[in-house]
Amino acid sequence: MSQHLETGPETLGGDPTDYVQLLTPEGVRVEHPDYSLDPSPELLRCFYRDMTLTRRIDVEATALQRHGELGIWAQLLGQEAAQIGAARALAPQDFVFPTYREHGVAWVRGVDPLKLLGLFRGSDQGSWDPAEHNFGLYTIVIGAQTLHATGYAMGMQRDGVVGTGDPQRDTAVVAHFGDGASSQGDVNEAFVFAASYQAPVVFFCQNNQWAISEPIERQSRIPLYHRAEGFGFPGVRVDGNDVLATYAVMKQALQRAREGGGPTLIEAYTYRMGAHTTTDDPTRYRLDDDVQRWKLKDPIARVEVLLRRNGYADDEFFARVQQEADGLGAHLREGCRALPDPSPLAGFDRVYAEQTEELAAQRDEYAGYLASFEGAN
Ligand SMILES: Cc1ncc(C[n+]2csc(CCOP(=O)(O)OP(=O)(O)O)c2C)c(N)n1
Repeated sequence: MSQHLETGPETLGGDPTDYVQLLTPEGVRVEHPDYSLDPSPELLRCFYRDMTLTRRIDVEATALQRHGELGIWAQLLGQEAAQIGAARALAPQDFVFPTYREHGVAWVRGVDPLKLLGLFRGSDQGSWDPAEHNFGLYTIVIGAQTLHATGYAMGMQRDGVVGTGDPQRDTAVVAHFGDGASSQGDVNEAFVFAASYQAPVVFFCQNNQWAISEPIERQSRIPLYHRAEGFGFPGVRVDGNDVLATYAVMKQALQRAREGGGPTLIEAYTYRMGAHTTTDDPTRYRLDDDVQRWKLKDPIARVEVLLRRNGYADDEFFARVQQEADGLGAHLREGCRALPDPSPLAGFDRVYAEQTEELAAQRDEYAGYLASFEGAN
């Protein structure tokens, strides 16, 4: 604890506000020389709606876990702008490799949030089809998906869908990971391969300041985005609570990747407002003062101010989104409780794309064993 207090991010991580910002916490638009953006009122309303509904998914799931309906839940509270900005910048053909907290990205990619609940309830082992959404399965082994993403990106190069000049075809790949994962060997190996092959991958790190109870300043002596330079590709830090900035920075990095310009590391500087997961008690290792300070940087409130101040949205719009959120909440509460229990045999179906003889025999044996209990009472 004392080490954290003596050496905050301000000293070890560089100036935390040395980042790309286009919308201040007060809802004021600011310009950045490298990232000009002129978002339509429609896009701004879309950001607000996405973030509000994503937050509601998170709130409902947390409550459902507390009611014993989910085994565990990983909250995203506070990280909505980082995820929605990053996801709205994607082209349909881009492929995303998430970690376990990317509920906002899942939402934008069209994954039914009930499927997220199914995963955390244990009623489904995979839940959604990655090919249907161009959105991979959640990865618990931190950092592993950066290697999967890099390998996939190298595959895109070999498939000839990078740098063709056709915007409908050129493809980029995104790897989401956290500040804690940046210490993993996998992530550093992914950086090496991505740089060597100029792979079309964007490494999107949500630096939410904590790897469970481990503060970022114990993981890195320099700002994380500076690490990219040592691997030979650009790194940029963005205000992760600013959906406009995240969107603009991500758009540029994705474009660069699709055109064959190679990887980029984006460090979205944000804060995990909730616990690491519902099994964690953050009051044991962090100060409430910090949480209160970050509350003032809320990602949704600043977009609401911008919308209202410019007359881009009225009370009716906000009431409508609220109503939609309430409907989504009810859908999740009812839907979660109604999720069917999984078949004990389902695990056998997901091991290989095509069933092997040996596994089929094991499945049959197990089915027979289960059947032996039928009518036992
Ligand atoms: C390879 C591996 N080591 C350890 C863990 C245990 N673990 C789960 S989450 C976590 C911290 C991850 O922190 P970060 O990468 O910052 O992501 P965040 O959870 O904050 O989004 C750790 C160490 C794990 N899942 N995988």
